[in-house]
Amino acid sequence: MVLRMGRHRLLPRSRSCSLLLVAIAIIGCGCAGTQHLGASRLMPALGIPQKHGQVPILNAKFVRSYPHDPHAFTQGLEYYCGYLYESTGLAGQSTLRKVALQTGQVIQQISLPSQYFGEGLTIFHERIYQLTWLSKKGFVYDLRTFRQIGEFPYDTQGWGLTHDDNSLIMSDGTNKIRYLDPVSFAVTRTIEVYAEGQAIVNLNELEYVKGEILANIWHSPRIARINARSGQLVAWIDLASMVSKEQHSDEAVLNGIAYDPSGDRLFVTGKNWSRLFETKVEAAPR
Ligand SMILES: [Ca+2]
Repeated sequence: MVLRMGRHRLLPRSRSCSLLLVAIAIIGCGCAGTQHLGASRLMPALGIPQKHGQVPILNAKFVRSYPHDPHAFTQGLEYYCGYLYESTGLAGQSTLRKVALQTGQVIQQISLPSQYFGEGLTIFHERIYQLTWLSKKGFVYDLRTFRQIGEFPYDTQGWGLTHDDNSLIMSDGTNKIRYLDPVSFAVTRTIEVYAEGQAIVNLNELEYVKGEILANIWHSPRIARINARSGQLVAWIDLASMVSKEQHSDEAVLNGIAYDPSGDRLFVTGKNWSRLFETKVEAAPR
């Protein structure tokens, strides 16, 4: 608990578009609900690599970078139809924002009430879902207007959030990942993440990509590739080279994963980082 409570304390954290979305859905280049369809150049070796006695560590290669607001204490990140959506934390400073990828410019934003600490975020069926850290309450927003249209309770801390075709998928800082019904918010399934018999804790920001869950490990330069059905750790993704460029304080850790299904692009950033990186992960050994 001491560790958890110290987690963030060192830093103060149209219609025309609807028609476009329909067109995109028809031609299959993917907004919500299609992100795990189609072939992948990003992670060509899905499945569980077998390498006796050790989990593969995959290099994440630099492709390009984009500006990122260094004042954003990033807690949730998702790419949707050409834009990034970001949840930022810290009491009194938490926001929900829509960001232009190329420029990093915030083009739409709301602030959370000061008692809430923003955490994970995901977009499901034209709604934005946002967690809060210790308040055991999540918020639901209209995607276009950011108007709050609902809220939901949960019994754990709120850390990361993503989704598959049917469920919201949530982390709480332990090695557990919970699947939530997106209507009732009931927990429908829980997986636990282990590697070689050891629990992998501090699972933080999440991204579901083609049957796997990618998870930041808090205060680590690594992302875990997790089998979304079994919880088995498939591989580690090493982002040390990018972390070393951008982590300028203890709490400015890697924390933000977003996937563009139409371009098969993976983006990563961190808390108070000035850059957001597009990266390409090397194939896992077979
Ligand atoms: Ca994400």
